[in-house]
Amino acid sequence: MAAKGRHSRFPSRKSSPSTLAFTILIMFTFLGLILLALGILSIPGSTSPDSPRAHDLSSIVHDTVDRSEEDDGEGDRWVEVISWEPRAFVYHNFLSKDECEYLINLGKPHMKKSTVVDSATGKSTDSRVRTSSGTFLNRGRDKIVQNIEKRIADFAFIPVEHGEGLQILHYEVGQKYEPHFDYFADEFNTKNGGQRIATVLMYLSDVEEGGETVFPAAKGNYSFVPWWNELSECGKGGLSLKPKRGDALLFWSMNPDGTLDPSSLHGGCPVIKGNKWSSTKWMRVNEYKV
Ligand SMILES: O=C(O)CCC(=O)C(=O)O
Repeated sequence: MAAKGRHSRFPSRKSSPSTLAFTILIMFTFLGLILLALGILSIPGSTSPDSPRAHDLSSIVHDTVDRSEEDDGEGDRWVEVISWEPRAFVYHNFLSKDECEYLINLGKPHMKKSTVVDSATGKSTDSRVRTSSGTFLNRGRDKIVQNIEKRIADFAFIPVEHGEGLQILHYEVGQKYEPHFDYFADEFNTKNGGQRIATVLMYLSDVEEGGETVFPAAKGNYSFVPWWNELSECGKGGLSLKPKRGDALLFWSMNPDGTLDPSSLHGGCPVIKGNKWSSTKWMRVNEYKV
């Protein structure tokens, strides 16, 4: 009997280098499709129908942030992007009702007619463009103020030491702050701390009508904001935010490349009904010595 050869019944096929390369390509394509389907990979430049485009205010993003350990059950704390030019964000329920009342009561006995900075001299002067009254609180003056200042620093990613003291502001019916920039045009005011880079404006009260913070130079179709029908005539002159007790508005006066951002022009619309209490924290590029 003839011995059986060791050959397989199937003819042996030696893969050519091109077949091997093709097989590897197919495998990687398949793997890529799986990762895309799982959302682990994305195609550069592609946007999902849900992702916001710059200037598209019709798709306001709701980014929930971690609830802090200080959560007092007074409403969810979450951050909303309201504009990319200027870069502006609202932190809902940033302050508790008690903190708002605390700041108002600290400021109330010391309110004086607000002033503006004269860009020629760098000195504070009385002006018809700003008719509110206000007062400054020393930075870190007590534990509650320190907590708030720390929260502002965490929100803006700017150290507490770069902040000026909190300003408490009060607007009565008819009072306003005409559109202006927070950055300085003079050298005198930038000696300590450099330029103002960003502002956090906290609303300490609701306002029945008017009193919106308006950005008249904001880019995008600002009439798309969901609260458009609640705005005053002044508020409809730009991207506007209605004051809501406890909410904080963060906006940047400087671009990421360090240039000044003219789209940060902003003002406080006249109060039509009610009272507006707010508190402003201006933050500098460098440490602000107090
Ligand atoms: O009261 C507002 O809404 C605006 C206040 C403001 O512009 C400021 O404090 O710089």
